[in-house]
Amino acid sequence: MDPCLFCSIIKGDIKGDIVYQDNSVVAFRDISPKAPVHILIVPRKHIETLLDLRDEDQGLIGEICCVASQLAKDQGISKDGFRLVANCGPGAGQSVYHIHFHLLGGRPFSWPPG
Ligand code: DGP
Repeated sequence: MDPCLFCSIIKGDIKGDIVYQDNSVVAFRDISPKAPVHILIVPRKHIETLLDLRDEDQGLIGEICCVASQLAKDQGISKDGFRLVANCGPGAGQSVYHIHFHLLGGRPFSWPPG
């Protein structure tokens, strides 16, 4: 089985432009940014999709939201507004099966998303 791309970035086997990390969460810049600021916030724990979350992961998702809030402030995108997005499954465009939240900012966003 192929190793998970984001597990490899978390372990340091593949280089990532890491902007934040702690014991449970790692954040690094997206390799193909869709906005001036585009950061992926991922749990160290390998969870394939949002559908695979368990009750014990509630705190982890809360931590990710708190990291997103802090990063939005640190990256200067909190004042104008930003977007936090998690794609789940092929219909939503999920391409890496290790859950991740896209933190996007630095430009206006339309609604609904494409
Ligand atoms: P999604 O399509 O929602 O599963 O998002 C996956 C994101 O991962 C996509 O925006 C591009 C990004 N990505 C893919 N490969 C790499 C990589 O090797 N390094 C980094 N930093 N990001 C990657």
